[in-house]
Amino acid sequence: MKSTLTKALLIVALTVFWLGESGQLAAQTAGVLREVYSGITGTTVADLTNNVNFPNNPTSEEVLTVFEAPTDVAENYGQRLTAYVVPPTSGNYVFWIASDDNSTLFLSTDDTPAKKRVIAYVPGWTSSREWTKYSQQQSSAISLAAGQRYYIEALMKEGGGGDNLAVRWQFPNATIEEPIPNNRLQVYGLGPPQITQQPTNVTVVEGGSATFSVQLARAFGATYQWLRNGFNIPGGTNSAYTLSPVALGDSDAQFRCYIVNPQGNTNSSTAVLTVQADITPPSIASVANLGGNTFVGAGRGGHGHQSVELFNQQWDRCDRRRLCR
Ligand SMILES: [Ca+2]
Ligand SMILES: [Ca+2]
Repeated sequence: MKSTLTKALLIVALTVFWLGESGQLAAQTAGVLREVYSGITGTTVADLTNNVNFPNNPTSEEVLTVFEAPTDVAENYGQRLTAYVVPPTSGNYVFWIASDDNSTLFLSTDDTPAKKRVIAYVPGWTSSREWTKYSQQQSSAISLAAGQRYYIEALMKEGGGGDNLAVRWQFPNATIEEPIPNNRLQVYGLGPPQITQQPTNVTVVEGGSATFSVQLARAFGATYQWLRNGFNIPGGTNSAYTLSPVALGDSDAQFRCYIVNPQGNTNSSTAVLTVQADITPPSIASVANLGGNTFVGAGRGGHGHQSVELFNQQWDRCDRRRLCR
């Protein structure tokens, strides 16, 4: 009896474990995250890492299926490829990196970037998948455990001419996979949207424009929907939303953004719009006589469309009193 109960509990425990595992696996994406940073000159990796846009503002992001970036695609850019690499067996592995121009390959001793260290690099440039041009392209033998996730990262900087980047590895039994294929890789760094800059309250004079914006730690795969007072704004589907021209009736409206990516969703904080009445009177900046009693004037001062209306009213009065007697 006791043994039957133990067996039943074990089955329940295993089922929960299995469901938990499969749920986790379903949330993972195979491949390599590629972040590209455009418009940076130079051929050294430092030219990339010293750039103001590195690492949080890549020009573009995509998930690659294998550990190889597209070849001969642009000039003056840098890129970062990150992933978890999962060894199928325990033992000593050797890695190589090939690139045009310079590159650096990091491997962590666990699944965090905190413990990454340089294991290989390209001091000049190589042809695509040219693995043995420089001795520095090859790592020493590194002991890895089967089924463990290790954080791996490649940085590359292209100046001009050809450009490529790939990583291969060799198993303990001397088998080489080049580049490291999809089934050994999981995308690192994907998760629910993480807001790094919340929308802020805006105060604007009527007739002006109000912009609310959010910024994400990683914009990859994210879609946006702005809401006004809890209702979706048609077309408000970018990281920033602009209302223009604003009217007095827009005052106190509340704006927030709902953000979704394949890993989850989040709401931004709510920002409030305050609209101030346009009380600055316009002044006459210039008057021109188009012949006869026809005058045109240009106003200066005031704000937005209302100043033009005020000007026209003032001009009408002025016109009737003094010009059209
Ligand atoms: Ca190029
Ligand atoms: Ca090059």
